[in-house]
Amino acid sequence: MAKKNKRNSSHKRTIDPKSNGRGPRSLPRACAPTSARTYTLVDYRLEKPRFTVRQVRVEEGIRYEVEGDLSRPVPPIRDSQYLDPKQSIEIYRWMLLNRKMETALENLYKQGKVVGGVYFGWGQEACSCASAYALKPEEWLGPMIRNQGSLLVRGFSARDVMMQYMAKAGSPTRGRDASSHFGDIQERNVVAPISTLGDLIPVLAGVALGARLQGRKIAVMTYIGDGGQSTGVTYEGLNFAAVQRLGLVLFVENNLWGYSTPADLQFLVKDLAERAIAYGIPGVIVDGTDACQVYDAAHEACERARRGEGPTLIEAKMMRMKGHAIHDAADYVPKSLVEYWRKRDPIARFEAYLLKKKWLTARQNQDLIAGVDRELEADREFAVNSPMPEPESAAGGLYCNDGCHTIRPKYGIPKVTATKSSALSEASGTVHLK
Ligand SMILES: Cc1ncc(C[n+]2csc(CCOP(=O)(O)OP(=O)(O)O)c2C)c(N)n1
Ligand SMILES: [Mg+2]
Repeated sequence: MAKKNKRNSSHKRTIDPKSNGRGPRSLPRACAPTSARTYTLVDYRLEKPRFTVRQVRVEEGIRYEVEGDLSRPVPPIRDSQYLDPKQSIEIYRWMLLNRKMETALENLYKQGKVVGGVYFGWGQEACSCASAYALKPEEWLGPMIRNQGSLLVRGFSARDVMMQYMAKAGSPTRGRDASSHFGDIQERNVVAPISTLGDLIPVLAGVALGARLQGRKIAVMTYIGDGGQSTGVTYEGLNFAAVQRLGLVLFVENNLWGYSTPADLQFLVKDLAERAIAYGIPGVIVDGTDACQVYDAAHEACERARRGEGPTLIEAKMMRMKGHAIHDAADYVPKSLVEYWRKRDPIARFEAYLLKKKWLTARQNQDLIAGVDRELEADREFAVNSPMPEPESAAGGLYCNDGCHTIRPKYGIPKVTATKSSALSEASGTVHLK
């Protein structure tokens, strides 16, 4: 990736293993400096925030305080190397729909129409939408709960998401699950989110392996948070993908919080992209509030996946701008930090960028926003007025009846090329898949 991307050569970060990135660390004597190696990460950011969150004990318990510089000016959006104006506007529209859909969901919750909670990807719309936008329709995505924007990009409508939250009979899971826990493995190639953090990674690695066995050169993408990336299954899944050179693109969404735990209390590396070094795969850092950076990194990682070169870990830095879910007022987040990231709102900045570039006139922008509002209002209206499931239907679909879940292989039997040295016959390939 680094070779291809000449323009970014000045944005590489070299990691010296003698340092943990947060200051010098002493090494055992046996590690003479001559045995030290250096590693390189690609860093797309135009701004590198310099602050940490630390825990302080106060009478009432604990409080978090920010240490560092929060006064820096907002950086510009970085020009994409790949997106044209039309594509950029499309991504902007998805981001807008993502934000406005979640605002509508918040209101529906307050009206008592939502069953369960509401999860938000507020402040993370660029990461969800621009990443999913880099996939081709025949490729695969495994979103997490904050990636409702990715669901929209993959072809679900705001109506689907709203119906799901209201547990309506016509929702994707017919009222059987809440929030964005649904997928579509037939048409849209979306694996449903898995609550157990990290479990999507081996599942998507498996999808990539399946594609490989079928001779398909595709990319698959999934996400994990700054908290979830510490799980064992994250390591196992990504390590497997790395060793097998599977076409997995993993976005590590570093939104600075895992529930009420700040990222600074969850890991010691400076950048989570550094973890890529331990897997032997490329690590990339992007400003997760800049749609162009997210897209460019995702596109390059997808291209690498399609070439069969293996996975890429992309750390997207941003901030979770609401609580964990709607029940969480997030009072533990220092106000100054919220203010810092509010100025870096991904949608407002991308909008200003598109207007400044003259890719979008003020009038076109107004029309685009009005179009999003109209679409959402129609979807909201439909979802609110659609029926709840019949009570007796609750007993259906729980256990398999004869033929109710006949699962047919989507792509049929893989083609296996017989070589003289290879013992793998078509029959053994088939058995392998079973
Ligand atoms: C293996 C596992 N442990 C704990 C949980 C409970 N849990 C759900 S979300 C969450 C916080 C996740 O934080 P992060 O990974 O940073 O994602 P974010 O919510 O910030 O997007 C936790 C601990 C879980 N779902 N799975
Ligand atoms: Mg997090």
